[in-house]
Amino acid sequence: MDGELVPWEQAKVHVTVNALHYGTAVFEGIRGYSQNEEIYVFRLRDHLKRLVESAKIVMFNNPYTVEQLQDAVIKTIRANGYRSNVYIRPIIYAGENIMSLNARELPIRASIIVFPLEKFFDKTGLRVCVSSWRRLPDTSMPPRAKAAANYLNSILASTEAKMMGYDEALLLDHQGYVSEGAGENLFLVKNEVLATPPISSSILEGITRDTVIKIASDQGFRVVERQISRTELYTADELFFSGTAAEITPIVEVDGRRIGDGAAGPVTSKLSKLYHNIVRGLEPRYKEWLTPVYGSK
Ligand code: PY5
Repeated sequence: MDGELVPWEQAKVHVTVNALHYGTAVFEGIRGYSQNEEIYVFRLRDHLKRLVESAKIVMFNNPYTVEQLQDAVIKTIRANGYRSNVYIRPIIYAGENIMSLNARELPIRASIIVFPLEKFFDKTGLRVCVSSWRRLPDTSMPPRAKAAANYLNSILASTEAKMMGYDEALLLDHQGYVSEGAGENLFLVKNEVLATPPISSSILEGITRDTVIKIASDQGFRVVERQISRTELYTADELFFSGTAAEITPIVEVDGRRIGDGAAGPVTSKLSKLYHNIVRGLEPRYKEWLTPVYGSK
């Protein structure tokens, strides 16, 4: 917390922090994977770069560099002595000041939270619906910034979907094209070609999305970033979500239409297995994406 290691119970903030009132915070979700007593943090630098970029979009006076944050993440995991799979949540937020809406004059604080996490979705295939809420447009709230305030959009959509008995929401962008899930990017597979909405469809530029594009291409699949219409979802061979928390999660139903044969398809399964091995350091070719916590630095 602001450069100090603080016991969990004492890691508190005051009710007057600006972030509580206006959602003035930017954050990251990162995973560390356990393998042979080591923890490998997946694409740590890329996540922290995005964090610093989010702070820049919001105009925070962010004093922290990617290098400082990287050291702090490693230190925090080590201090806890974790050897299991962990989730890492760095957050840079506006501190005590209730009345100001000027990001330049707000005190900026930072914390790194680490806790054990296994699966995010407890199902192997998700039933989703297209939300009645649209994904927020870059002209109002930039989805490129992983900003706390943006997540009201996600919470409205996800809550609605769960109230209706679905596992997750899929949001359309302001033009009516498919954007992304409440906290995941989307991939569609048709005739062995992968498609995913472009960054202009109001998505968060997901690091798992980037990983999927890279590893699927390396496997010889064609991957295209293009606008996707709602009804294309219904006739897809396979659909899956990508995200740090979600990892690669198959979608087996959209708006009551069964996708493929109602279970994870072959392309999704292949990429999911590969991803599982890459993040655990079992694929030497992708080792540069991993930061070992306890081993050689
Ligand atoms: N889109 C949104 C809106 C997200 O919140 C996330 C990540 C993604 C896409 C996927 O991005 P990445 O692949 O870089 O993780 N969501 C957070 C996560 O840790 C969870 C938020 C509740 O996965």
